[in-house]
Amino acid sequence: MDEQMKSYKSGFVALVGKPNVGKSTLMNYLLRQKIAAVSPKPQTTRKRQLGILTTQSYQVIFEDTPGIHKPLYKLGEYMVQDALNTISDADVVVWLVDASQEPNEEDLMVAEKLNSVEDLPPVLLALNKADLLDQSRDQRQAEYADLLPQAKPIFLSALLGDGSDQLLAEILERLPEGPKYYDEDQVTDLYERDIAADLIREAALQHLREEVPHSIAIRVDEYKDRGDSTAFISATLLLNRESHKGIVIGRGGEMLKTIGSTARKEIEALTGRTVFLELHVKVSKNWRNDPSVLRSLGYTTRK
Ligand SMILES: Nc1nc2c(ncn2[C@@H]2O[C@H](COP(=O)(O)OP(=O)(O)OP(=O)(O)O)[C@@H](O)[C@H]2O)c(=O)[nH]1
Ligand SMILES: [Mg+2]
Repeated sequence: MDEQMKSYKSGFVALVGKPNVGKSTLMNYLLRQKIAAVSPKPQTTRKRQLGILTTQSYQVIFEDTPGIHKPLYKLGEYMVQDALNTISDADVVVWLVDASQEPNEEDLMVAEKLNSVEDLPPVLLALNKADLLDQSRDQRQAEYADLLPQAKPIFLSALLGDGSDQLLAEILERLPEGPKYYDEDQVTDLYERDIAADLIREAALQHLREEVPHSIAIRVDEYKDRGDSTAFISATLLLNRESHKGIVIGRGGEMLKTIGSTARKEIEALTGRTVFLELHVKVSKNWRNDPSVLRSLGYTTRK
């Protein structure tokens, strides 16, 4: 059939679920490009981020969201609200779960939230991390499907890409006809400096342990292009507590150097430029509960 004769499809697809189930990994895989920070630790994503997939026949706008959890801080409240806000306005909702584990309290909470949405859009139940599942698929599927019977179940490995074609096909089946909302060369709604901040935070999550990396915020103070092939970035790691300073800087500055070098490589891979990255450390006590600091970092609740 002539391409022009086919109707163009487009719409918003919310990727939601509890923390650490692979939402950002899935979005990066579907776009075949790393735009979202990923880590083995929960609560990596802090803000909704779009991933825009454009072809001749469709434009799928994925919305990667923070993991839905019981918040301990204002930051967490913001994150959960940001995730919940995407659900009712989406054309399709993809609820990701970790299929290698049975449903826990957090999954029940997500299911409850979904069930309480008026006019809930069609939901696909993405049973992710299928590569780690060591028992019968049927039983695991039934445990999750029970929580939201109208959701269509699909097994998936976002890490390996298995099942992603089927997922995309199921999404397209449910997507309405619509325009190209975004230019075809736009892949996300974040600017390079926001993504750079997330990649620095991802590096901190990778190298630091326990509570410390979760209580860090990144502020990019300078992002300057030097010609077409080089960029200079200066960023500050805001810490929650004085006692974290030594841990983040490390002996002889080793830790900060390690974080910087991991982040620099990721930013270079993303931008294709040589990057000079300068990191500073500052204590901003209790910033996770400070509305003004949260606002200055771009965390505001739109209700
Ligand atoms: N084995 C396996 N690991 C996966 C799969 N998908 C994601 N992961 C891993 O799970 C961890 C969490 O992945 P993320 O993509 O950061 O998870 P998320 O749902 O975005 O997490 P939050 O942003 O914290 O809500 C990372 O270590 C990923 O490599 C998968 O299909 N199989
Ligand atoms: Mg994420």
